Amino acid sequence: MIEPDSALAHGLFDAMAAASFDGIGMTRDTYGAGEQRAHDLVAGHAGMLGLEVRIDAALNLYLTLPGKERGLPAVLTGSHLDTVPRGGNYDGAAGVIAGIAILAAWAKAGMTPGRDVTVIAIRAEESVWFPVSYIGSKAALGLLPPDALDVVRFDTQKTLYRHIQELGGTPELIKAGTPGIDPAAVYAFLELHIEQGPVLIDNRRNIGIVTGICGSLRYRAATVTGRYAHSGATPRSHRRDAVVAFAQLVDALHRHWLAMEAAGHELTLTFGQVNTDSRQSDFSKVAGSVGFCIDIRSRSTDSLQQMDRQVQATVAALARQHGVIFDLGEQRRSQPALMDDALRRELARSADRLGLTHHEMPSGAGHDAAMFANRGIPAAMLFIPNANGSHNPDERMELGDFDRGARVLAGALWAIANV
Ligand code: HGY
Ligand code: MN
Ligand code: MN
Repeated sequence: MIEPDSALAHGLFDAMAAASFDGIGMTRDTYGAGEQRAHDLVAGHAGMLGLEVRIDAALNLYLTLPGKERGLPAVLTGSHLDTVPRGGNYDGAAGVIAGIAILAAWAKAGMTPGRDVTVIAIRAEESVWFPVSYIGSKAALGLLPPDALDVVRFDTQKTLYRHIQELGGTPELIKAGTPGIDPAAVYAFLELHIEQGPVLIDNRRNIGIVTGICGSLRYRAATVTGRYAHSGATPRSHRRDAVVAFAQLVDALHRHWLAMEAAGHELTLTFGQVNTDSRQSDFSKVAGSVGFCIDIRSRSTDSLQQMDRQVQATVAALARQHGVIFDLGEQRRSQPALMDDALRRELARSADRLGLTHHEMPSGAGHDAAMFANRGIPAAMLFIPNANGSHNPDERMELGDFDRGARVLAGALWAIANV
């Protein structure tokens, strides 16, 4: 097996970092200048490698090494290039760069797979900029609801439609549901991604083979409204304290999470953003309002729904108890997804051939592979070790781990492309 071009890959990681560093971490803002620089970087290299380069209406980037039988459905690999604000350099980018390093080595060696192999650099996987999950892969697969184009980015207050248009995309085609790639023309999708938790490092494993990807149930813009009052003159019985009500919501749901886990459920519950109103709150005031979000993740739809029922019941009880009003706002969901058994076995065989250890595990983080799987396309993911978690500037993937993961991916891609 020809080794992926690791020198090219390592150079691309450095170039990505140089193009994205914001003084604290990496920011490749979705449908913004940061993500665009990353796409330009990748497209530029692909052109030099003699790969076919295509961009779809949503500006997803497709880099293809032609196969012997061009009429056969293609094997896809790739991931996203955007990041959360002040994130790490490897979340998403590792999957795109691995694909490029593999195709570059095959092209250089004059290797022609049985069918087309395409690296896809997917737009807008992070749902922190626009409050919609998986925009790029949904658009590629013709799954993006038309009204999603009307949501605004939290910092620019410009619509997704306008952001795509300003970068040269054609949002009207997306609105019409035109897929960036015909799902029937995709044989399989494989995604290499850094693990964003501690499991591979804790278990000293080279590779994670993902069994399933969690779905989510989210309230992104929830509020609890009480009444501002004097912090000294207002007796407890007269308070409508939004902070206390919120704190008791967190405590009650956290206890319920523990109880659900004890009963065998697998889920996570996160309150990632909490804020009092900086214009009105003060140290000498009882807080009259709190804004917050709730992110519930699980591979089981039943677990998601069970925790959501507890959210609703707890909110109702605390509203009565404290005389406050909870408004959870819009509920947004993403479906869980199962990875394809045959592709998982192919990844395990590829790791075994290389003498690498591997570990079957679920993904608590969301990934574009879930969209391909839920569109009926066989999909699989491999994780590589990464220290210090993710969605933070301290994300730390070792290049040796990346190289090992790229070799496993290359072996599986070659096998699948030549069945
Ligand atoms: O939020 C997620 O799980 C993914 O990183 N977008
Ligand atoms: Mn990611
Ligand atoms: Mn991410």
